[in-house]
Amino acid sequence: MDPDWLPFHPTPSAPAYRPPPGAVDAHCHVFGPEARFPFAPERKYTPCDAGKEELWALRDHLGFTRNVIVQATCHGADNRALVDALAHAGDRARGVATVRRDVSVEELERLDAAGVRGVRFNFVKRLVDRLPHEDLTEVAAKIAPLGWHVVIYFEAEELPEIQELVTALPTVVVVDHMGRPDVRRPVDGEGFQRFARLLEEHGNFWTKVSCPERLSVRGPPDYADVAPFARHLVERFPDRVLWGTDWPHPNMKSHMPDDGRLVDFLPRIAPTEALRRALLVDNPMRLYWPEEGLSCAHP
Ligand code: 0GY
Repeated sequence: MDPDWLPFHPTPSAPAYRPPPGAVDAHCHVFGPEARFPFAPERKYTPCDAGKEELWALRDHLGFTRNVIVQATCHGADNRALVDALAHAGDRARGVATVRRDVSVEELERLDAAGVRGVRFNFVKRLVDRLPHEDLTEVAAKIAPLGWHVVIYFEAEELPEIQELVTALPTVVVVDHMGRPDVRRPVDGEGFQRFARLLEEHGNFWTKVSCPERLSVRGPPDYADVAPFARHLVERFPDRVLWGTDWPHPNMKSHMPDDGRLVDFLPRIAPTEALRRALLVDNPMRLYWPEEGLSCAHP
């Protein structure tokens, strides 16, 4: 791993807040293990190994039931570690893959059978060689018939540049980490409200109210400067928000969060039981396990 790499917390605390039954950690990754699933040659970082067994142990320790595993850039478009984790999770995990522009329909169908339900596009310049503008439109057209969605990761200042492109997409679009706001600015300021308007005006846009540890300037343990941003989105768009740990926390440089404390952040951003149920169970189930909702409605 990189010399300055911070490995995930070895002994996260037990959260004081217990998630509702069936809760989904809707943003986490697996790294390797490298000996079995080598990292991509074009990667921008080399992490520690963080395999599926450790992820399942964390899931159980934190009181979650399911995971959505998002392909990390260190594995490029080689989804083997992701597919392996999905195969071992039974029905308790779904995936978001990275694919190349020329991906075949057969490959997409194979990933679908493995449990993949979306494709991620990364506009964070430090993480990729080239930004995926053209790929996005072409791949979105290929995945739309499968009912998949697009996940996009960008930093707040990139939004004006990509807004036209992403709002033309035919699928659900999930924005990682609240569009990475600058939390030194006010919640009702232009920057963050531009992002909120994106959700207001486009009913196919969702967001993950995740990563206080990455966005915070004030830092742990409470990430108090991030909470109002997340709470604003949870209260305003209760049906289109997701939450995840972001374990094993790639590229954290300031500190490594205690995942138990991240779970304790939840009641502060979703202050009622109904909001927490939507955030942690109903929304991710609708997006990633829609068939379960159908089987409940039609027993
Ligand atoms: C995240 C954040 C980061 C990295 C990746 O795929 C990745 O490499 O997602 C980051 O460095 O900001 O969403 O987990």
